[in-house]
Amino acid sequence: MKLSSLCSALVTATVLCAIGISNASAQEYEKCHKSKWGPDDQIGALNNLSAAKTLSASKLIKQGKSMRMGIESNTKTPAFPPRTISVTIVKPGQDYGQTLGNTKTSYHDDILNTWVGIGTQLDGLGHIGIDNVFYNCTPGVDITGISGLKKFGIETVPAIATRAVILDMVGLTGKKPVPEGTAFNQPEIEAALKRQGNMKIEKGDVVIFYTGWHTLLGVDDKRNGSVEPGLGVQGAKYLASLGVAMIGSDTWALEVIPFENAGQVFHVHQILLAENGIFILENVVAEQAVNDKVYEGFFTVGPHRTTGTVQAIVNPIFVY
Ligand code: UVW
Repeated sequence: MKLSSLCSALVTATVLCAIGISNASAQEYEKCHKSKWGPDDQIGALNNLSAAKTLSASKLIKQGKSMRMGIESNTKTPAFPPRTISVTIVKPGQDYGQTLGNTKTSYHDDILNTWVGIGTQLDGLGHIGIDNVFYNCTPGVDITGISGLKKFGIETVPAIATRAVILDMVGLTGKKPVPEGTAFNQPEIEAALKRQGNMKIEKGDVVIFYTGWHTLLGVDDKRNGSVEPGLGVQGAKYLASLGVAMIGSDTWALEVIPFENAGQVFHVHQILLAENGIFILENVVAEQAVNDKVYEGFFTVGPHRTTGTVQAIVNPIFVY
């Protein structure tokens, strides 16, 4: 099949075709970005969290409402190919109705066989590099290991309890979902903040885009998992300049796809993770708060601490 027909035939080709033409331009990007928190830094912009920030975020809890932001993950969840997930339930030592002890104890265990970048997920700093150089000028060979990353594993992520700002891009554009290919850069971010009462993004905040894209889940998974509205290159640099701790969206890859420049494949991921140490959240849904017209609140997420993992399936909680 010709590359051009592959591009038009498959949704995943939006990304794959761009990958196919990326090599020539890869050298244009500066590979090495030293952390301002020193040569041993592994947590990047999470250094912007602080006790004072947690305290002030807790004062945003006014109604006592809490919202889980995670979507369910299962075999039908659209994911970047070839990612899959499967769950196996086992009942060890309980064949033919056997139980344990006088108390006739019965139990289920489960075995999760999954790619970790599926469903609502946190991207760690070992996820994306620039020509094999990762966050803090770290060569890929220094971190890659077949049984776990040697640096930037998810286990290094500290406790996160801070302010989240939700940007209602559905309200701003009047479209639900916001159409694929719609880029959010500084003008769109500032317009959303203005519309929400002249809000300001502050150092240590988590910024969450609400696009309504999750409403395609189970309805049009092909569209959901191939293209999306999202953060643009300039918008990523702008948010990084404000000192945000994390950025997320209710889309599968946060950044606008088709990419703003077809040769710049996951360049927003590179800017956030490799250049600025900003962790990424994907498939985080802020609908309940948006329906309540609440755009700031207390945010917390604690990923599993499986040593050396790149990503984490998470369920962030927003309290307001
Ligand atoms: C890639 O960027 C490849 O994946 P994700 O959207 O999970 O970060």
